[in-house]
Amino acid sequence: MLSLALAGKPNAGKSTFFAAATMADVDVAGYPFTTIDPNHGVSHVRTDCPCLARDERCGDDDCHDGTRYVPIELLDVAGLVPGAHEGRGLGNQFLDELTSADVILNVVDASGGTNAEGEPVEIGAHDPAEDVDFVTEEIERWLAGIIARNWESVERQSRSPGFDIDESLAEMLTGVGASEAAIAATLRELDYPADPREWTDDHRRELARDIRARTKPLVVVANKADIAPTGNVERLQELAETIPASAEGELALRRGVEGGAIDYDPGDPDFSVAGELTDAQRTQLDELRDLMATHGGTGVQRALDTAVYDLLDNITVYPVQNETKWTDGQGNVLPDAFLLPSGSTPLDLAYAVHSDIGDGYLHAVDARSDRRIGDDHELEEGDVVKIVSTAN
Ligand SMILES: Nc1nc2c(ncn2[C@@H]2O[C@H](COP(=O)(O)OP(=O)(O)OP(=O)(O)O)[C@@H](O)[C@H]2O)c(=O)[nH]1
Ligand SMILES: [Mg+2]
Repeated sequence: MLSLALAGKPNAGKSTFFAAATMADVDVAGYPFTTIDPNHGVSHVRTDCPCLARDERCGDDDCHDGTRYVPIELLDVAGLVPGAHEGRGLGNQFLDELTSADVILNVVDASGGTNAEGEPVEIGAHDPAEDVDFVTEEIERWLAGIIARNWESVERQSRSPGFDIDESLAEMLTGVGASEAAIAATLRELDYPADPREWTDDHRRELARDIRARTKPLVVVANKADIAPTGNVERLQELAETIPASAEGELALRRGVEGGAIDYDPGDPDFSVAGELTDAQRTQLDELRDLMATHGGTGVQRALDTAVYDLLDNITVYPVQNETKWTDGQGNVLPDAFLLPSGSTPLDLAYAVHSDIGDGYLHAVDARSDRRIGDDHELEEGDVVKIVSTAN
């Protein structure tokens, strides 16, 4: 499953975001380092379900009247402070958890109500723009640390006949979650000595920087937008790709839905009240409605969607066994949704479904047009595909 990680300084709202996005019960508190052990959960990205093209909605748990929620893994780690690579705060060893992450949500406290260490200060007293770059820097340093720790082994390998530096680096970088394609691109891009003994710290830093940029892209979440002074969100947006958000607002809505008081699908630009509310709740929700009107929603769903569909450039594809009814063998309509990098082919989809289906791949049928599609055909968002394989 595609994996997204929340990172950022302590007290920025990572666990609140995680709780809202997964509805898991996690510790949230207004002081730094509330989270120590990482939280793993399942969240979803939102897209249009292909059933919208048919007379009936598919009725799947993950399809709310044509709005489809596709599962992803979400990870919430401890807060990171500047200088973590030198052991400040909780250090950065816990970033080993990020090895499996495909993309990182850099949660920033846009209200300026916490300092660089995550300690509470008066709202607006800290400039959140200072909290953007250090996360990238610490992730680079963490990768550089892994490379440095593995260097002795690379040097040892270089003494055996047939040693190839590229093979050795590729093996090491696979260990930090880099794909073959990313590693190949990095090795093509950089100039470095073929003999590992001639490498300097600068070479290793450069390698870490390049592989970070390719394998751990970041999107900034300007959290606590509900209490941020005017201008803060906009300034963050000028610095980097930034999604304004109120994790607390999203959490309130999802809890309201759970309790039957609110009608809302995650990512909707608005909500409606379906049950009894106290005056205090009503006031809180009125404020939230204004914020959602300004930003087109609470921002939590949009942050997840931006990471997967924009940064990672993924598409959603739906394999089916019956190309007419769009069902699996048990008659379930559009039972599965797969996230694949854009440019993926029917054969890539076959392998994503199962390696046996991939190995036995014969051809594929586009279920929307009922036509056979070529092996090098690039799939598109919302494609419904029947894979014909010797394995099914
Ligand atoms: N106003 C407002 N407060 C928020 C929002 N998100 C989180 N908070 C508050 O910010 C504080 C910190 O939230 P957490 O989710 O524990 O922060 P964290 O980033 O996980 O912190 P660490 O685990 O210590 O790194 C809590 O008091 C939350 O209620 C938000 O969107 N708006
Ligand atoms: Mg936390």
